Amino acid sequence: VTARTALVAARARRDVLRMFEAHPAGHLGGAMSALDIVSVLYSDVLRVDPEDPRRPDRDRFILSAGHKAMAQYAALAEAGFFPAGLLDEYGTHRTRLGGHPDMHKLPGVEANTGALGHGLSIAAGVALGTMLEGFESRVFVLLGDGELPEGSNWEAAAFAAHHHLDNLIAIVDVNGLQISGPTAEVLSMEPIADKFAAFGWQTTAIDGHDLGEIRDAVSSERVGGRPLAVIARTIKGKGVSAVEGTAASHYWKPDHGALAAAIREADERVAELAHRGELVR
Ligand SMILES: Cc1ncc(C[n+]2csc(CCOP(=O)(O)OP(=O)(O)O)c2C)c(N)n1
Repeated sequence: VTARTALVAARARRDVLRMFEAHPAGHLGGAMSALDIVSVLYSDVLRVDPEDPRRPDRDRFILSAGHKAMAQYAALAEAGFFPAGLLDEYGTHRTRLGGHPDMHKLPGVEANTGALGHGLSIAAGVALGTMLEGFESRVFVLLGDGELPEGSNWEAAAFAAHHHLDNLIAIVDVNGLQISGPTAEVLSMEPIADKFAAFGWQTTAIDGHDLGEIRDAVSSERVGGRPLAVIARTIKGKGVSAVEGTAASHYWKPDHGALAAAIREADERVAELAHRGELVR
């Protein structure tokens, strides 16, 4: 990927931490595990126009795991859907940037999500709709592994394969954890790729923090009119040393020192990448 995308992802990670610092509530762990995926989508993949966010022929991104909203807010700001200053509103009274995304309040948000298990159905419907209207739009949807036990996902999976929705790309953010502990202990859905394949989907597995792998996987050649499921292995709380890879990152109640350290690390990473970009230019 370009140096620009790496810088965008680093800035988005820092922005999420700053939002969280100003209003330490919300689902930090899941936002951080999805953040590289969401950043690559907005920076390198989605054909969207921030000046005309509802263009009928646009690609769509639906954050099925709506609790990861902070990642989407940072990526939308980076992509120019609204000024970065709006991120300061996160978590305030009557904010447009609530704990879950709201399509009626924020440009670029395509669906109100947060009740898990609905995004894939919405995405499949939109994918069929755009196809029937003759648009080339692609529909990307991000799910969490802890979300997959919702039965509605599998109705949507069958529907998408039946209708040959090869414009539908589901990315599963598999950090192996959910609210209360390891997904494998709460309700295991492994092997996830085999389940999607059994429903008639094309599948691929990637490292969900490797920006190049993310871009290549979501843009990969489609065979036989099948929808694509990208199984992305990730780390919950990525970039926050104090809680990286723990269920405690889910709804972290930070002590100031640990959060300040994470912000310092994120700032350093941004400065390093910006410096490297200047050298390349
Ligand atoms: C229908 C529904 N049930 C329960 C919840 C509460 N909830 C919020 S996040 C979450 C865990 C989801 O796990 P996962 O999708 O793996 O997210 P991650 O661990 O990546 O944050 C749950 C159960 C919800 N939002 N919606």
